[in-house]
Amino acid sequence: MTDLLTGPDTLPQERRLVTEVPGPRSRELGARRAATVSSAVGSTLPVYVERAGGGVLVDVDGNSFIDLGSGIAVTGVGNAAPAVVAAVQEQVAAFTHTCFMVAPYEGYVAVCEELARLTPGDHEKRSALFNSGAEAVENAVKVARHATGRQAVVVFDHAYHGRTNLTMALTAKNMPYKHGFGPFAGEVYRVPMSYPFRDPEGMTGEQAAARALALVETQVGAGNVAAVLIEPIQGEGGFVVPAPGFLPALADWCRRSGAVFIADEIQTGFCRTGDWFACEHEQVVPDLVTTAKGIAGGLPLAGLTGRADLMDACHTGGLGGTYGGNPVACAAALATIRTMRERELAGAARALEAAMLPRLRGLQERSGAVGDVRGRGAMLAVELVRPGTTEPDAELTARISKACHAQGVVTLTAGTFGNVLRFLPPLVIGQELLGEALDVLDAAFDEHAPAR
Ligand code: PLZ
Repeated sequence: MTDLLTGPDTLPQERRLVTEVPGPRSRELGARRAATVSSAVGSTLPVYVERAGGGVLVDVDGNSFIDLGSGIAVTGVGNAAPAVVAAVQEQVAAFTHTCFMVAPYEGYVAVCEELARLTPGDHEKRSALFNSGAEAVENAVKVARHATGRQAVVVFDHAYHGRTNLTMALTAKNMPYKHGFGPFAGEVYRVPMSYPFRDPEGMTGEQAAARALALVETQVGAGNVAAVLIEPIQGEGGFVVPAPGFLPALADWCRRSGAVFIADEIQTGFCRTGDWFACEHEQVVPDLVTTAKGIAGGLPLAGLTGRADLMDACHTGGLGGTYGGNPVACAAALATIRTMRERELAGAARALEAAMLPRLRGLQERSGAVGDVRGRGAMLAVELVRPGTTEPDAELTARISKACHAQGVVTLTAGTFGNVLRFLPPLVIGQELLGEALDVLDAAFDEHAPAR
């Protein structure tokens, strides 16, 4: 299956280290970068990529890394997926840009048709397209405020929604996202998330929702709430999976209160969690859904999809932007969605979960540093703590992640406390390659983490 997906002339799907990491050419590029790229922009890996395909990244020194990050949950269909490459090449040769607001084209409409079909709920829907996740979230808030005539937006502890001014306000974590970048947008209210590993033992999703909503009712007032915005599984915040019942209770409350329930599916969407969207797991139907990342196989595209009455509430011309729904990005999205459907990549995500979870639980049995193993589909994580406590161990997390990089495996960290190792493999990764990456992870734990 991987061969078909990555094409005949693709890169060998293997881990291969031919120099130290970073190698000499990457070090050279690192020096050029230091002299010209703002040091405010960071990179996880010390190597520079020359090619990528399927589940590997190949650097300028010829080292081949197994990718367990997918460029932060983007290349679900694999890097440089053949169908995406072909669709992009065809579109880029036909026309690159007209601006949908000036001279529209079919690709944009076709992506919105797919979004209407694929997002939860069979109600009448409309969509608008943008360039980045943050932009989609900003527009969700614009629509919710305009449609309700209310201002307050409720968000959660550990939330991540972007780096623009409004989305910084919506994002929970100060460092590195917000520190020194204020003042932030107003009318944003943060309430506790359902975080089973850190909540009082036995707290149900309904109880966690009641805890959050009591604060909303007393401190904000139900009638002032334009929207409740939540990631159905939190991404940057540490792959926090709320207790069952939490999301449905929030959605019910919104329905009763006339607030808009917005699901930020930017990281969880497009088969990542084993369904097209994570909300489907509990049959939650959001009023608005934001999408990006996995939607277009690596090209920048984002969507806002939702109830037609909300999406059509603003005046014509109220939403837009120069590049939103760029034709090349739309062509990539259509090829991505087709590939996901044809290759049943939601099922592939579930198979990855089945393969990975026992391995991660094995780590937990061997090391007291693994406090929690969680996630869904191909969005899994381990939370590292000081053995016997819930005290976060960010230092160990960084050490293990770096050890994996040095051995040719791309791992990412996450979490408010920086103590979560997260895994987001491309959904097309071969089982053997995945197994090898997990062997490297095992070895990193054996070397660095305290045994039980
Ligand atoms: N909402 C749920 O995960 C992006 C951010 C990486 P943009 N997550 C990766 C970083 O450090 O900048 C994200 C997300 C959720 C919104 C966004 C924002 O999407 O495309 O990065 O703007």
